[in-house]
Amino acid sequence: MYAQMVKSTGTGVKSLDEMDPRERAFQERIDAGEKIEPKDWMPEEYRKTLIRQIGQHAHSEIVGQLPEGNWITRAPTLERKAILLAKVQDEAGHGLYLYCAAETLGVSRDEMTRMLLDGRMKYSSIFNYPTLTWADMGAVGWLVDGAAIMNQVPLQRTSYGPYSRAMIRICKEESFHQRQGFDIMMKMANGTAAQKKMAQDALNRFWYPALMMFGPSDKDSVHSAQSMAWKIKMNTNDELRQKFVDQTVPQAEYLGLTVPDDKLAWNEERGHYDFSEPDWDEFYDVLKGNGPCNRERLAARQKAWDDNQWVRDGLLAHAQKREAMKVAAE
Ligand code: BYC
Repeated sequence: MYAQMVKSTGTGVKSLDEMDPRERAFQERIDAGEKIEPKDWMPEEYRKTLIRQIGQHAHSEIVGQLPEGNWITRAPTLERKAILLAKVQDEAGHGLYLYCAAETLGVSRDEMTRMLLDGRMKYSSIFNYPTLTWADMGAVGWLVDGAAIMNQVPLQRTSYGPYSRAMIRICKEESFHQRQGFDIMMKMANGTAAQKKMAQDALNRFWYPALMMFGPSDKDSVHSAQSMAWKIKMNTNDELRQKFVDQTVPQAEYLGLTVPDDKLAWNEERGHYDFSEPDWDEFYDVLKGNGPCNRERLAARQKAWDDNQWVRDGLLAHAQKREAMKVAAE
């Protein structure tokens, strides 16, 4: 049983013996691979962890539209523009599926947005980096969506039913996103010398931020042990980061680009690439709000929230009026 294993390694996760009967029955359902549904009993911490993770994921999808939205008006061809537009719209859809999944846990979308705006909730660190050239659209699709898929494919088997079902839909679309990014990189890497230089520059700037998307190294991850015991997370941060490097390095070679890491080397014994860790001071600094675009991203979300107040007011008034008419008719 996972819960017992992690206890023995000193991670502070309760063993089955330490749980009260309700918690124990809950953990046994999870260990047996059953899905937990909204009306089922769940430990309060399980509910809170899901709201934190799903909410953060939803916010990431919505904020993630901003760096790519930046290039819709400047896409090099009509076809590229249509593809990028469709991708950005998909991200909005992913945000909505995820907000709906989080709402089944008793938190409203408005509350989650307020928590994002006042700093109580996060979004992925990656979206605090700017997209400076068209090649960045390739790098974002290839590396950022590539990292997202690596994390999200296992989450299709996560223990919370609504989250798991949302992930199944999202993963189908993310694969297309990753392919379109790689396709842009192919064009740029096989284009003129200037285009290839742009592609290399985009890889140089996005490589380490993409590695940071998987979260701190396992020794510093606060939530992994409990989240894995509850199958809210299916892998550790380092496991997924390694899988991402192993998958992506041959793709970079195929593009004729160089991963910006002198220590990168295939380790025959481990059957994996050795690679340099990202700069974790930079990661924590970005989380604290000091990345290149943190202020700009939050300002954009705040503006959207303020500008659309009249829509929320109108919808609420409409719902209240319908309710009043229903009561009057009864
Ligand atoms: N950025 O204990 P840990 C996408 C925080 S892709 C910001 O390991 P956990 C998209 C973490 O929240 C991205 N914060 O945490 C792609 C915690 O702080 P709090 C969205 C991060 O939760 C393309 C602290 O660091 N994907 O949407 O077990 C286009 C300690 O970390 C980050 C998901 O969200 C980070 N990178 O593991 C458009 C996937 N990493 O909360 C859109 C679902 C860590 O205690 N999420 N932190 O204050 C997960 O799998 C997990 O939440 C993580 C972190 C692996 C990210």
